Amino acid sequence: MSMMEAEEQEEDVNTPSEDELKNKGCDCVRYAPLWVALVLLAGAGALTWYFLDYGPRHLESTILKFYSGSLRILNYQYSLDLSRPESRAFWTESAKLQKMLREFICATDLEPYYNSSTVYAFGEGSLTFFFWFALQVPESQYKEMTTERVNASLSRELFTSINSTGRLSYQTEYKVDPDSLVLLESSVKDIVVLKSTLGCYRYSHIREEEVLRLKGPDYLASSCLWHLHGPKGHMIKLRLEWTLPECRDRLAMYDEAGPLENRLITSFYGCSRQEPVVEVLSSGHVMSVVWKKAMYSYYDPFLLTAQAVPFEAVFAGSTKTSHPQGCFFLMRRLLQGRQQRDSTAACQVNLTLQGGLEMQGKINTPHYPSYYSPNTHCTWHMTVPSLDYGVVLWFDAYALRRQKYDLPCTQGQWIIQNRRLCGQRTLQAYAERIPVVSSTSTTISFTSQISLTGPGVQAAYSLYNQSDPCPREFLCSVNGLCVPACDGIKDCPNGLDERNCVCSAKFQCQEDSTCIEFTKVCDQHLDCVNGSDEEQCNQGVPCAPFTYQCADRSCVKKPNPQCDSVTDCKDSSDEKHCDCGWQAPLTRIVGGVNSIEGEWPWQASLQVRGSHVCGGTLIADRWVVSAAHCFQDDRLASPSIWTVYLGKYFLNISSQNEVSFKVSRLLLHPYYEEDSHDYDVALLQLDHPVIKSPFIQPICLPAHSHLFEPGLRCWITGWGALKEGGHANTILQKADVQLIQQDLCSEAYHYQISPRMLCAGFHQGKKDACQGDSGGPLVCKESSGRWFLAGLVSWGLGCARPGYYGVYTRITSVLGWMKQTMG
Ligand SMILES: [Ca+2]
Ligand SMILES: [Ca+2]
Ligand SMILES: [Ca+2]
Repeated sequence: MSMMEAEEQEEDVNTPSEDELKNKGCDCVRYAPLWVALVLLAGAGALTWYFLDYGPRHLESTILKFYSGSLRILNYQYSLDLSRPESRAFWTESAKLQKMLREFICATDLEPYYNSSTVYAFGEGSLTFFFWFALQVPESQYKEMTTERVNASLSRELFTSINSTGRLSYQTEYKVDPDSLVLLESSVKDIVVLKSTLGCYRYSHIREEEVLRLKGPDYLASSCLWHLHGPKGHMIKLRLEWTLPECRDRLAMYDEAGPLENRLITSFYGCSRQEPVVEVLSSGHVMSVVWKKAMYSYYDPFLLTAQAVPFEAVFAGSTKTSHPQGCFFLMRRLLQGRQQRDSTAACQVNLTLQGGLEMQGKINTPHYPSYYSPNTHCTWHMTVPSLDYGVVLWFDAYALRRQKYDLPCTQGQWIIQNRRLCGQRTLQAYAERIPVVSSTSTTISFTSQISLTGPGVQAAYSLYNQSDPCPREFLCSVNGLCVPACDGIKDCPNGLDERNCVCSAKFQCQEDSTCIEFTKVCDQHLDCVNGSDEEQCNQGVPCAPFTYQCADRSCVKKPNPQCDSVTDCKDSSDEKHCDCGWQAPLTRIVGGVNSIEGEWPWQASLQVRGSHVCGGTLIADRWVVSAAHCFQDDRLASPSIWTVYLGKYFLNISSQNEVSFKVSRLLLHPYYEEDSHDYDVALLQLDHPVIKSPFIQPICLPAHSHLFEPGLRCWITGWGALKEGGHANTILQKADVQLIQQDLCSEAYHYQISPRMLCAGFHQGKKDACQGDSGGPLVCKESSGRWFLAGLVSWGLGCARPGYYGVYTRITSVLGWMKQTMG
């Protein structure tokens, strides 16, 4: 598979054919007598031939340099015929213009280097033609032959010849607009891409409010080139919607009339699962698109449409608490090396923030969530109510980093209070805290520095208290987030949140700072010297990492007060939504590894075409949670292929207690990372609601503050193999495992354990989850008799190997995403 891919790519970078590039100099005629002589001297030996045919300058090796560009003809108008390369008009016109182009280049001092040229497309209005040409440059002059130098030569000729009309034949028929020259250096790859699309070139003018559908290459061509042209004052928005789960087509979009590598906006290969729809913007009213069809693909794997969107006023962050002054685009004609860019897209917004720490709105690049356009320039002026506050920008999967050198930022440049930062797409949350020191206003700007763009950038903004940015939590300077301190988990990448802790993951007695286990807090026994562990157990306490937060936002000191049949919150919210986590009364006590039917009523079997692939856990009426890695393979990424079984006991025999479901939605955590297994969680929405029975019950989801203390005995269940390399089991298996302290596990796995992971097992090995258990539950029983979901089988080194624990997705750290997704 990977070999084929490589071959396909190889084909892309082939140099143009020999035939194409052999020296077709400006004046072959001049050498005509030489050719005659050559024929005569054919037998006279290669040496003679060598010196006769090539002058001394050919002794030096030469390099081909490619340039592409466009020119406008004043005395000709574009006609519709010219949009079809198979038309006679196209053929005639391009041949004539090609001749003209050659004469034009040969009229300049570039004449000795001329190699070949091609006219490949036409544009609207006064006839514009697009071309590329090659110069054969001696190695020693390669560096001097810059685009500026070539541009200067061609411009000089255009401006002098316009004053002496008719001096050269090329000017007799065509009146070239000397101001219209656009010239760009191109790579061999650009020319190859162009060549591959010549059989399928499509020019399209997009009118306002028109949505143009681009149909894929048909059986006659493997690649197509669209040259999209919108009305002035507009950008082109290309919308891409994947309709097949799997594909190998390629798509590239350029901020130019031709497919030039250095004007690439973005490219896609294959089908995306995470973003079913992508929108890409050009910087001006011209864009070109290359669609390369995969071999043996008969259906278009995506819907591709283009639209012209005006540089409209964009209001960012418009909420009732802010006062956007509008965002406008500067229409500016940039003349950089005589390359004409239509405009720069700029947005300027003034925001006045109100007191309070809640989210106040969002700032984003224009047309978010479309990709930001090349030449985006946004400036946000923020005013805070007083110097007590700073501003926080909350990013999602995007972080700002200091750039040491003056290199351009490839994913957006940010200037915040004169600090230059580079944006970077990541798989983490990030907050940029902007201290406000002398003036209550601050300026933030975003600039796309290169033509290559990316998904639109958005950040929510709020204020923070400069004197206490993270109440009762630790401010992680690496990512700007507030994280729980001294809870035994290094939430901050540098681990500083777990430094200098008096009690790590334990309760600190107020009287003497001794540490006791959280299970001894509010258990009606005095464990601290003066009993501070039993104080304030029936009243609200200040919220802290290990306090339970009630629906009214007050906090309770008692650990894990959720669903224990005792009302702990004033609003009794801790005892609401408690129809979960019960096992049906079990009739007999079972030893060994076989479970009994109904013992684990939340256990799900996720199957593809009748085969068990992964485990899952019922957590709500229509939701099953599993591991994201179960779906990472392209063939397993579509929800439609999955069947979920609940109430199942025997894997191969169906029973009347089991119910099967189809999956209507499959959602992977957006930060899931295949290599690190971080955020290994997925949610499956069932096609119909579950009817509960003694064999089908949801597990209780823990509160964010729920404590699963190291040393606690919990259970894992699944039909997985009994030993490494073994086969799946027929009967649902169970095993008890011990929760492991985070730092011990982290050490065993050479610090590859993230805060989203939880380890369980035994140092000696013996019991562990194995193949086929993936995604299945790790559940712990509370003293109330209720079961809570602590983890999901994620990864581990082998099964039950001594010294290596099983690694589970830590539910409490992905709970926010789960709740948000389930709505
Ligand atoms: Ca921590
Ligand atoms: Ca106690
Ligand atoms: Ca309670």
